[in-house]
Amino acid sequence: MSYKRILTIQDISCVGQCSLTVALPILSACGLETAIIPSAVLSTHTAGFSGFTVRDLTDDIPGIEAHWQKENILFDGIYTGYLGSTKQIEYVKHIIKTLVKPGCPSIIDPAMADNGKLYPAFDAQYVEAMKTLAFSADMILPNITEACFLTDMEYRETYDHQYIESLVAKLAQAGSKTIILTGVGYSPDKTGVVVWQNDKLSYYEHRKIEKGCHGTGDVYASAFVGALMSGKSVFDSARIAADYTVRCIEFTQGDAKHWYGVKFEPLLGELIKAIQ
Ligand code: PXL
Repeated sequence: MSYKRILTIQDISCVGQCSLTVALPILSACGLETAIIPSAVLSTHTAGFSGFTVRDLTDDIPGIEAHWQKENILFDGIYTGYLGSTKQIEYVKHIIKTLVKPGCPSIIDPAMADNGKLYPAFDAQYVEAMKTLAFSADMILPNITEACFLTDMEYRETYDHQYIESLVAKLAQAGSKTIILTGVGYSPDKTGVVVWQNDKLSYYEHRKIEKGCHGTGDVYASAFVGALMSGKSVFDSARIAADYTVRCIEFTQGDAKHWYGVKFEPLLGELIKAIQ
């Protein structure tokens, strides 16, 4: 098996099982050397904790990039998640050009919204900047809310196949090459992932667990990237990541104290088996 090095850029939420504290272990478990640029350091994530501390690391990024360029450090892929500012989005676009080997994938999780709303740190200007990053990337992994913000389409709680197809069509028209749209369910007890690649739409449906857990978007995106970089197809990676995320939610549900994330660590063995 070839040994690959990936760069992931997202925040460190010191407690809360999201972003880098999820991406690093999952990507490592998938056998990838993982380099990081922390976009910010927070004491916890912002969804449910109050009084968290934030240190923005935007101004450190150009120096890290320049050092790596001097050292001829290049990556076999880049995956970004929660970013700290619109300026960081510009830096990420530059890093994709300078530090990623030609032909290697840029994978963007626009990590900025859920359930019809932007996360507290973001505004319309951030959305506009994210459009420029998302639509120039090789692959994007939005949920329905993020896809709506990226396309200026109305967000709906209930929808049909036509609504989802027009959402995907708008993303594609705007420049998306490969789209993995998460959280798409057409019946109350099911959810799934829509994959759009090479002008073809496919759908992987799976069981929906009522308990919505924080951090599952990061678990999903990291497992997807881990599977993809291990040589799985886009559809198989989307399926493997969905199965793993469902297992993590199942394993966590019932523990009211664990409201802030999912217990993904004890199930890493299942992910490793799935990608072998
Ligand atoms: O999981 C997305 C995420 C990542 N990082 C921080 C967040 C969130 C979601 O709220 O607050 C800091």
